[in-house]
Amino acid sequence: MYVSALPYDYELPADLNRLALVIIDMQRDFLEPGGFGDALGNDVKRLQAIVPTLKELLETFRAQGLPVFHTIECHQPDLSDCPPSKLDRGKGSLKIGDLGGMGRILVRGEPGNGIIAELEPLPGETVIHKPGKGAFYNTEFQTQLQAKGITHLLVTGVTTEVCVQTTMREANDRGYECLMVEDCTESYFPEFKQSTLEMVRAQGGIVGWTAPAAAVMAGMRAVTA
Ligand code: C5J
Repeated sequence: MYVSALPYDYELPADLNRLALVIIDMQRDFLEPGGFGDALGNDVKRLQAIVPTLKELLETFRAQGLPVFHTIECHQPDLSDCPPSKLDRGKGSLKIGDLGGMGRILVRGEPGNGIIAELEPLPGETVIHKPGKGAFYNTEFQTQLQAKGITHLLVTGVTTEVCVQTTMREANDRGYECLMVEDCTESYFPEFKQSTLEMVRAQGGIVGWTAPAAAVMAGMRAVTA
C-alpha cells in the first residue's frame, strides 16, 4: 500500500510494526515562552499550530499499538555533553544552563525541558534524550530502531530545518525510508519550512518523501483494511 506523497508515492511496509512515528523535540523549551526558543528571540507561538494534527497522528499509532519515539534535546546538569561551540552560540539573553522562566534552559529534567502536555509520552513509548540536533548523534536511537525491526520512519516535530531535517538526513544515510509529515512539522521561519520540504523531496527524493498527515493516515488504513 502507498501514501500519496511527493515526489512520488511512498510505499508503506506490509507490516506496519516496521513503521515508526518519530516526534522530534515537542518540548516546552521550543513551544512556550521562557524556554530555549524564546531565549534565541523566536516567536514560539507559531509552532503550536501543528499540535492538533500531530496528536491525531499519534493517536492513530497508539490505537494500533504501533511504535512511537519521542526525542528531547537536552543536556546534563553539569553541561558536560554540551560543546562550547553550542553553549556560546546565539548571544541571546539566556544561554543553555541559565535559569529561565521554566527552570534551567535545555537541561534534562527541568520543567521547560519536558514534552508539552498534549503529546506527553505514554509508558512503553521510547524517549530519546539527545544532546545534538540529530537524534542519532550520541544516543541509543539506532539500537532501539534495530531492536524493533523498524525500516520506515515518519518524521515530525520541531523545528523543521534544524532537528527534524538533521534527523531525517541521518536516518536516510542509515538506510531508513523516511517521510516528513508536512503538517506535523513547523519552523519559526515559514520560508525555511517550505525550503526544507522542497529540498528533502528534490532530485527524486534525495532525502525522502513528504506528505500531509491525512494522506499518511489514509495509506495506513488501506494496509489494515
Ligand atoms: C533547535 C530543534 N532549533 N529542536 N532545536 O535548536 O530544532
